[in-house]
Amino acid sequence: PNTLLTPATGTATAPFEYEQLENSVAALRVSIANRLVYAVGKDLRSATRRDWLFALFHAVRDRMMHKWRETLAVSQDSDAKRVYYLSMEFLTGRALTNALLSVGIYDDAREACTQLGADFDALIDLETDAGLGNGGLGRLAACFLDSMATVGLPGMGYGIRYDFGMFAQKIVDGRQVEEPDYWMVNGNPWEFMRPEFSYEVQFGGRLVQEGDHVRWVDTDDVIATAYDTGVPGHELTSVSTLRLWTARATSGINLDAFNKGDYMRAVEAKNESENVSRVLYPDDSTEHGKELRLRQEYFFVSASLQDILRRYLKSHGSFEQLAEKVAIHLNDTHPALAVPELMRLLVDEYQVEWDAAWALCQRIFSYTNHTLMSEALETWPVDLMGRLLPRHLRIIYDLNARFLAEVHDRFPNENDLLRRVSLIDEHGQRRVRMAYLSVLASHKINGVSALHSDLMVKTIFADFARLWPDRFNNKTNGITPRRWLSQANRPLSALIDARIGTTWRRNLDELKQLRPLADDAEFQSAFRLAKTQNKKRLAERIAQETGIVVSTDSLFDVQIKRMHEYKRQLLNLLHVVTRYQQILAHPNANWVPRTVVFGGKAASAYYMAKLVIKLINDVARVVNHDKRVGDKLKVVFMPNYRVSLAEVIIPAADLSEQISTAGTEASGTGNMKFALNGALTIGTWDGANIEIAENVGLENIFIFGHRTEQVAALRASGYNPRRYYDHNYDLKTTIDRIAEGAFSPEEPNRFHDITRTLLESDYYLLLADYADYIATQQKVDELYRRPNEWARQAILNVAGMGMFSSDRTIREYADDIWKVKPLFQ
Ligand code: B1H
Repeated sequence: PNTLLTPATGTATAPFEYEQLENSVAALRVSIANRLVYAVGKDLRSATRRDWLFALFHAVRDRMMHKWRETLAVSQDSDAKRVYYLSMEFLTGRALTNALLSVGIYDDAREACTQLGADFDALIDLETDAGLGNGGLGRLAACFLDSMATVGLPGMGYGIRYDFGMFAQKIVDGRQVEEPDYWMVNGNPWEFMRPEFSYEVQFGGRLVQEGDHVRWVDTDDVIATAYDTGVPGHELTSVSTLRLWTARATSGINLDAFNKGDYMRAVEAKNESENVSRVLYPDDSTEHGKELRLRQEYFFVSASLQDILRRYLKSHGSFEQLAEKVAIHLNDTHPALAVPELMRLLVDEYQVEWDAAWALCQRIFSYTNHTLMSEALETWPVDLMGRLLPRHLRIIYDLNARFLAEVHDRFPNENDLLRRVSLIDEHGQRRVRMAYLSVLASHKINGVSALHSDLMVKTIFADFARLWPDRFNNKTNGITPRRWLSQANRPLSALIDARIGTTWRRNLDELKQLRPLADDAEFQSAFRLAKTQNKKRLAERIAQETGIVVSTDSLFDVQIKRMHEYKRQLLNLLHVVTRYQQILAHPNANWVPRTVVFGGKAASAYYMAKLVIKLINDVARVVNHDKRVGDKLKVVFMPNYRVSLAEVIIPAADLSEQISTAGTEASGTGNMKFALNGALTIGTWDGANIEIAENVGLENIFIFGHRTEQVAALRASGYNPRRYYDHNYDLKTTIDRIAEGAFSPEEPNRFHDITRTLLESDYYLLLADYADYIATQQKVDELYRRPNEWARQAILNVAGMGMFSSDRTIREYADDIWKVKPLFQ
């Protein structure tokens, strides 16, 4: 045992005294200078820009510490129920501006930096994004932590401290090239290592049966060590904790190898065990079934559960009250091994009776499903799980046997039902169905938008909804208005503050007070001015990163999200190519100038998504250099889309592209960010688009395309994309131009796989939605020609977005699912 980590015995009776951290420019100036000397170890003559940045980090972090410690102390002393949010991803992005705003020292810190001779904006821009997530699912977890802290809910997030986050995307010759994101190279000033919270996580080995007791022995172990980051709520209501685990080799050296004198090999083997927290899998919404991924899932789940039980046992003598004190949420199925792990810990390590342990599990766990797409539904080969986690596989089998017996009792004549709901998929290679395991263990299962939750019980969980209808519910996603409006869009925030005050940040419903201002000419022009300022900022960024010069008078038409066939970036591009053809055919028509902006990463092995990136860049090259087009059309692919870039792009958008095939995008959250920032949406009747439409008014959104039932009907009737191609001249020419190599003259066949797929299968029905999409884009142009009417509708969008605050979402989870009450106001 490491004696360094045992509790220190101090004799202090009074609270620690600490330097007065006053929030004035002068006090901040002193703090920053002090931190530069005492925390960073530099002085004015030797400080690099990184050193100044870290001094600023420390100055603001110090001002969060007391509230953070207080949050933890109050949760502990009150013995309140806590929620633990288990997630493989937390896409938090940058933390500095958010912290400065939460503490309330943003303007003062800027002034203090200026007085010290540092360029504040340049410093802010030096911070590396924490990109520990793929997309919406990971960003949702980050928004939830922000809302938990703001609403004052006791709880924390648990995840993995990946050395490498989401890869950095370079565009070379129009193609995506991935580069490792070693985001902590310069250190991570926000985290605190907590080596006293370290746990052994076992892998492999074998089971020994001793009476009715099972021992798991001969395992390869790895140590999980905690690193904590504070997440400050608005105005520092409270500070929640994000605890991320890093893998460390066990200290005992491998004796076998060592005895043979192979010291170097023994140490190398230890290094390898640390790979488990090395890298985030960059496969959004797909499932790859790699062994290392399964190890990652178990690694963080086991450490988190050991930590949760340790904390509970500090103040309780038995597990009787566990479900009154602990709620554990599964962010999709990635942490589903928490179910057999809690059973293992209770039954094997703490000798709780099986039935009692299972009853606790079912009261403690809840689960969010984030996608219906079959390729994302996690299943693990029984062979692999049996090799890596033999005890967990055994527990899953035992749970399954009891469950199937129960189903058989209730529906004795439905043999096919047993096969369908079994935790084990017996087709071909036997596999564990992680979603079913999560449903079985959870008292509540939710989808992430009204449509998605409805489809969920009609499709993938239909049998389970029949067994337990009351378990299923909806929790429509939300976003934090602090980052996504207050921080990202200072011009619009300032305007809103001036008209309705500042408390919308905590109570987003107050935005509805903007409704009467939608018709106010003066407000409209101030609103447009704010948009123009944001467009200027983006135009500069586009020029910097791509060399493309765009006009802020043009309509900024934006689609930023992961590259995925179901999200249909290609449909957007078909519109771009069609528009290009028509500009060439009618150069003197009264065109509304457009800048079409794309951004997004493709999973590294996703061939089609990568080819679409290349096509976008090839089209951009041709269009942007065509003198006949000029400002009428520009196409931009912004490289390396990430949280900090979203904060620049979204406030500048006029039009938000949310064009997934109906029934495929579970919710979307980018859609909410755009509408909140005064963009109009062009979108399908899908995910949260539907609820946005209902809240901002159907007359203030551009909805097009087939709806979910029509998509199903079209597919059922034998969908034939050629029919649309043959009957629509513009569509035909557009596809033909791409197929002929008009955008890739040096390799005319380059996009053959794209055009062939479109014409031969077109699973996501781009061709079926094309005509309506083009017609709707014309309506967009018509509205943009009437700037006041456009502004009016955009203002009504902002005013209608109150319900999409993640504070609302998190309160619903707390009330309906977790039964956890706020401790701070
Ligand atoms: C969402 C994922 C996802 N759904 C597997 N599913 C992953 C699945 O690395 N993996 O294995 C990663 C991510 N992500 C998204 O969740 C939905 O597509 C969005 O529609 C939704 O808004 C978001 C948050 O609920």
